[in-house]
Amino acid sequence: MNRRTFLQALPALAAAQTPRKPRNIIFILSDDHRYDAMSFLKGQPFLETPHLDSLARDGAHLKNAFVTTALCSPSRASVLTGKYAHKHKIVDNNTAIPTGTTYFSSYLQKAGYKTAFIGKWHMGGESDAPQPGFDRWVSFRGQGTYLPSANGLNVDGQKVPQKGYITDELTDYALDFIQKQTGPYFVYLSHKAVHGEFIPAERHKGKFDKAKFVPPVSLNAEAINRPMWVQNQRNSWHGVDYPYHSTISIEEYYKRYAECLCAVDESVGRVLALLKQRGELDSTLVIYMGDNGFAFGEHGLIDKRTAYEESMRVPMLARCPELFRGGQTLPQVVANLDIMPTVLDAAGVPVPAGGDGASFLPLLKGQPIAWRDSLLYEYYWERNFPHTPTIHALRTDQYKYIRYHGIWDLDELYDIKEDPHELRNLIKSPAHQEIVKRMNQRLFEILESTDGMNMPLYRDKGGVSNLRNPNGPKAAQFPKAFETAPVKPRP
Ligand SMILES: [Ca+2]
Repeated sequence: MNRRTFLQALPALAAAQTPRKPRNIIFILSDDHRYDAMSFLKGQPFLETPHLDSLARDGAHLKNAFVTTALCSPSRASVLTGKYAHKHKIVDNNTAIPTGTTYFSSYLQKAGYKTAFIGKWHMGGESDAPQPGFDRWVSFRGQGTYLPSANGLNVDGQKVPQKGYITDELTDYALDFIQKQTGPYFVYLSHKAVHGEFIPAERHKGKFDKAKFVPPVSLNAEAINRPMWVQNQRNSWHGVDYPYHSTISIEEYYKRYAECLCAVDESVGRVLALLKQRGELDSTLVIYMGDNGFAFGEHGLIDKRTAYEESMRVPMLARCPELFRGGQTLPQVVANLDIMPTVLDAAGVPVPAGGDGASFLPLLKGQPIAWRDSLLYEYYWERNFPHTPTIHALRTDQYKYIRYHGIWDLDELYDIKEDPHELRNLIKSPAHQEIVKRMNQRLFEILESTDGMNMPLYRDKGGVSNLRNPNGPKAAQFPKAFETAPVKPRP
């Protein structure tokens, strides 16, 4: 179905909801957790995530889950509002979310839910003040810290010291809130982990020291028609030749990441154990998701922002045996935009108009509904990290079209079924020009129909990470595709 039909189907989907008893809902969001970093997917052979694995086993693994912008604040704002970044206007990590923005928890409150936000907010500059829509508020400024710091926590407007390891402490607050509830409740547990700089819990430190790390296929692979900016990014803050302007090894870095993830996994286990103890395990909808992906050397890059799979793809798991069968793998493309309508659907609360996503509950229940056949991706250039350009992309099950803005370079087209590591850019392939044209048209149709034709511009703020390693690779040549001999002047 096309985008317009998909959007037109939204009210029908909402109307199809039937009244039901209020359902408790727990949404657990982790930070920078890449899609395959779970032991059941063997993203690396040494990963240990038994509780996330249990969510997949007893619930659903949404294997094609993506974010529409692979950056902390924009993606989080899309989760909370159900809208694209160009619509909610949070296109970087520095800008305050516009006053008056409604988060979906407000609709749950109106329906009688007690709601809690616990963890990383990271929107609105450095503020950690309580936001509307939450009865319980536990947060911290900006990225927060793994270990106690002078900033501490903001608990319902009061400054409270952070006592221990952040992942454990946020989980303690979440469990405390759940234990006090006698009516319907919603918990938004928003972990700081596994964001850099990775500091594992003391009990997990060095756990994977001797493990074998498998480097990604595309780390040093020759690529066909790789854009110049990607080659140049290798020697930058977000590249393997100058990662964070340091000499850290990707392998070491991944191992610390995997150790940080152990505490997140335990957090999920503790939440599930409490639900079981309360007799609510099978009636509660538990959704686990990452806010964006993370490259560990793919294409010679680290971190996120790009439209490559490792960056825009996220882990997503959902469990609620009362609603849908366990052990299923959902093939459809779902996104951060769909969390709000899905949660409201599960709560029996009407989904307000103006959103860009839809509830994926019917898909989990096996109901035949119309669903999107392509997903828009967007990223807006940050002065702070100038090596990644503005990106608009469209991803279907077979192709990914990536369009760069404000840069003299190659766009990209990948056949992700044939070329899952995105190494053969087909943008200049004569056989694919019709597909490029069609996807470009579709991309702009989506932008036009969702008020996406203007790019938000904000004042400069924060530091700039734009250095190069003098001993690293030199600047890349223009792609051959641009080279054409001058024509003879006409007589
Ligand atoms: Ca993030």
